[in-house]
Amino acid sequence: MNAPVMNGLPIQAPPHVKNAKLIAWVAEMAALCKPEHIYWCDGSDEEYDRLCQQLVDAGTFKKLNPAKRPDSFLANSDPVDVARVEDRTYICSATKEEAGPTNNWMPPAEMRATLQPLFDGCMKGRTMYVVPFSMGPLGSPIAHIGIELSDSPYVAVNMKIMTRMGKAVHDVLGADGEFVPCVHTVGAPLEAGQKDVAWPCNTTKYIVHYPETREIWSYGSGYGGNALLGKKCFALRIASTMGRDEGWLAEHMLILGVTNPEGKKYHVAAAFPSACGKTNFSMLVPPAGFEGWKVTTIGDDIAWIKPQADGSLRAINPEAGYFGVAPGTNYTTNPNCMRSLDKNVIFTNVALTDDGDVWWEGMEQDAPGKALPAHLIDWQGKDWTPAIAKETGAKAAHPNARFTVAATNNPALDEAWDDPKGVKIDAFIFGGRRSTTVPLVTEARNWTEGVYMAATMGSETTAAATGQAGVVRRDPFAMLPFMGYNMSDYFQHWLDLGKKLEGSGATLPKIYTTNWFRKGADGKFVWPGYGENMRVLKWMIDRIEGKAGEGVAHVTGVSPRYEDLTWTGLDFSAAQFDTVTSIDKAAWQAELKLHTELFEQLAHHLPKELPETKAAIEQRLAA
Ligand code: SAT
Ligand code: MN
Repeated sequence: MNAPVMNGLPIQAPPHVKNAKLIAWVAEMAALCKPEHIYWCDGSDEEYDRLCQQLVDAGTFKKLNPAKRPDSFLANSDPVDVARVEDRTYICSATKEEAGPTNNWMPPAEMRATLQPLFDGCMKGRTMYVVPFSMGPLGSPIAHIGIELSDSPYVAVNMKIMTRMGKAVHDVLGADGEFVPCVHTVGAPLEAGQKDVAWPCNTTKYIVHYPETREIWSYGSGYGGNALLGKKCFALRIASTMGRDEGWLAEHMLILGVTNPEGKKYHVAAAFPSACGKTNFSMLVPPAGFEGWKVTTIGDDIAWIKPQADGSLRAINPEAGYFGVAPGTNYTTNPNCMRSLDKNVIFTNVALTDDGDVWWEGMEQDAPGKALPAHLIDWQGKDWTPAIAKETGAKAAHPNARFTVAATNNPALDEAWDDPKGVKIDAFIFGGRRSTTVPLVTEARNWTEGVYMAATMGSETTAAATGQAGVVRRDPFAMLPFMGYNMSDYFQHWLDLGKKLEGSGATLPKIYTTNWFRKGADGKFVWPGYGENMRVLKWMIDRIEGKAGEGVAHVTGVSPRYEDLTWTGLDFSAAQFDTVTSIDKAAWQAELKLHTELFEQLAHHLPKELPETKAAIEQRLAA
């Protein structure tokens, strides 16, 4: 038998690795990338500790004060490598039409020719980590396996937290199982004797997907969604095309369980753009006045949803950890998250306190009237004081600073979060960040209207991606940066799924849109948000149970009247409610013009149901 070779030497796969295709592929990639060593991750705690220590020794990690934040680390990235790079992200399907007008595209052959010289020798002087991971509970019929080859130990330890990573994946994979091959390099080969930097990366970046062959190639970044390839690259871009081909959904959605005082439990999947509060909503603590209600987390970012024979939809969280935004997180906005961060956390780009703990803008101390820390080391390693911040506006933590933490740290973790069968979805929510126009909450009259509302969703941009923050862009289904194929075909896929479920006689999940972000004349948010979003969630459950009252029918659906929400424990006037729910005719006329623009952009394969729904909305608006 011919053993695969690398520079003439056989690849030494450990005995538990039996997949011939995998071993051959590792050999091929090693021959291309030319790492100094190959290391097969086993996913053990011992390995995690060892790699973290190695990162400390290399200066990438700082170990935090164990008395304050046990078993936790801080990494500061290169200041040019702090977020996803959407303009460097490509969907290389066979034709441009398949990628659609919302994606960067290059012919696969041309992209391969571009990447070949970049990957040739890209891992020189480094170790290539072979990271086996399962997206979803191991062996679940909804789960899929990936293997990431990366020259970043930071990636290896983050993947241990973010996925089911390790030896057991090889057992499920067996000798001939399928996996999604993911190759990642920071793009910083080390010449002999050259000293490494704390955060190696390259100014040239490519985040590349080949949907036909289900491959991912990532070059030049070590950060988040650019480098942890199980997340947006696999679980959304590649998985969305798998879902299109196989009849399921890969969505940018949190999944939560909500139990009412009668003990009846529902499951909601909710899509919001990056950095719009998905993690907060998934860990919501019901406010005073909601005794007996309970919210539990299944996932905070991604949902894989498969239709069942009985017409229901069952969802799993493909991830096993949270890569959440730190700034703004505190005991008021997300107490469960704060508790999750007590120990065993990797922080990236937050600030370091003088006693070896972490800090970020919006932590409890930043609340009005509370003292700011007197001195910090900011995310770029510079001194930070309140005076410096006042003078220069310098942020101690980068606005897209993140924490990586295991789901099992979450005190609100749902008991079914790891259930291979997934949970049954009762409602979908689509939520944008809009200062104006879009009401607090709207229920679609039917599936098609819900798809229309999701498809035309707009949102103000955030720090989660490079580029200008705060401009409204259309972000259909909160999937704009994560779609693996033509957006219009994806709308059709949703409409087809609705028809299929309806055909089986099942009750379809209700579809809602929300907007927590309307601002008043003073430029401040009117809706208190966070735990108070429970009031909106309760209305949805009441609607599902048929006991919420009629509400107000308007142009895009049905919203609650003031008296339809439960106000116990919150001082929120009818006038304030009107500010966050009112439909402004002129604003909606302008909004619909933007929908027209979107539909013009997406004209190729746009389902006719969408312009039809728009015409109905226009008629209602004119009436
Ligand atoms: O950088 S990530 O893609 O991991 C986070 C996000 O943008 O939601
Ligand atoms: Mn996200």
